[in-house]
Amino acid sequence: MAVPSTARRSNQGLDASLREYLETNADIVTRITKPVRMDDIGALSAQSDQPILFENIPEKPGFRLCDILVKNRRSQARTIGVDSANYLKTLAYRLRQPARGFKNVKTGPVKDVIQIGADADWTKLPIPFHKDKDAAPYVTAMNIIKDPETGFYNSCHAGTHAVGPRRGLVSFVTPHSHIIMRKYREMGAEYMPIAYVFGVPPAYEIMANFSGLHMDSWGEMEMVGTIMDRDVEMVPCETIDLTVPAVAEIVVEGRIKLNGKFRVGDVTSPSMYHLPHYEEIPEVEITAVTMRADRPIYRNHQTTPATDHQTLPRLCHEAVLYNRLTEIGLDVKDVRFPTWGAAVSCILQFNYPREGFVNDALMTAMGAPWLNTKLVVAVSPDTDLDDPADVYHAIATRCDPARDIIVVGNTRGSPYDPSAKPIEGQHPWRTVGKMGIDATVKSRHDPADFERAWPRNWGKVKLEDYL
Ligand SMILES: [Mn+2]
Repeated sequence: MAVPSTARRSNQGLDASLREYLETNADIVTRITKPVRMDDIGALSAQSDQPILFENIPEKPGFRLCDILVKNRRSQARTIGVDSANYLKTLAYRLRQPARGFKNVKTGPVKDVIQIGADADWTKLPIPFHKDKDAAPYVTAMNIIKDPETGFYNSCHAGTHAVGPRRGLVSFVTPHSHIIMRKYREMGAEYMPIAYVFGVPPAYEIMANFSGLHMDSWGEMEMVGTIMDRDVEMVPCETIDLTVPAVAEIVVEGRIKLNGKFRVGDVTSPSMYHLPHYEEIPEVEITAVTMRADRPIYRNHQTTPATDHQTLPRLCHEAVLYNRLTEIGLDVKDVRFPTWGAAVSCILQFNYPREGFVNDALMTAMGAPWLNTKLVVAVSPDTDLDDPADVYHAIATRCDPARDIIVVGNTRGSPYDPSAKPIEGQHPWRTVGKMGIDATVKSRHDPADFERAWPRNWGKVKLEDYL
């Protein structure tokens, strides 16, 4: 187990910047040097299981674009500098440590190029359309806003339609963003500063997606150094009262108008539907763009189908559930929101000492704070979570539907789940039932009944070696 991060002050291990990170992890990065048109970036990215870097975009010379940084466990583990087997317990442990905060510096590479006012046109960035129905290019970057009471830096990924050179329509979906906007309004402010941050090591983005009780102790940004176990350097913005990561590839500064809402259509949900069909959202005015001079890397998060959009917002959820399940006394091997679970399904993998534990584990996950645990499946350590077929096999053979399934009706549903019932007058909220499936090896049976039959030398000989 790692030494507490606060006891170690020197920078060690993890790369400070995204470009160094991609270099260090070149063995898992797919570099595309052939020309790729903007319209094809989403469809190509979503076919990749590992980080992908587009180096040649004819419409946007001078820019590179990367995506799919955290789609699977192997790449997720790299983000905090451990192996896959230690990834979840390390993240869960570091999230329980105190916030490390920032190291404030005067300048950094993100200030190589500074464009202010009329010079700042964010439509010059390689911002893709994500699906056919999109009416404008769609920004999915991490953003930073400041709680005006505590000064803490709250972060999320508020998808923003880039509708003009200096105008966007921002979809804040996290409750903390709304609480903070309300605080600015109550102070009499007309605007709230916001910074969009493109191209930082992926651990920043994992932390930015944290969702839990934290607003009275720290903001997500103050915890980035804690989960990376290294200092994080921040530089002042040019036009707003915020600091941003000095090593970022691109930063867009802006201010959210606190009154006035605009209707936009068809969100791209992590459940891979066009839901909700519309939302009423505020506008942002872009005030500056700063970036690196040498081929800045635009970080895209393609929103559909199976991409970082299912995993990234739920990696901290997994770590929080790991902590809670461990508190029950379970030997937790893994917790996973797989891309193929449409962000409404979670798999728990553990050993349990005796009867009773599985249902408590299922109820713990089903009652989680987030709207992502409609379908929870418990499996044993011999089920391969990287293989949907193996999980399906466990459900088919290790679950007696009459006694191993829990169904609860009328719980909070996901706005992204078309099976959930819309609540009259409360768009986009819905209600839905939840289901817990015990697909573990059953303690009530002879354990030998559950031993899988495999061919001789299974996993040792590879067909590809004989082709
Ligand atoms: Mn928050």
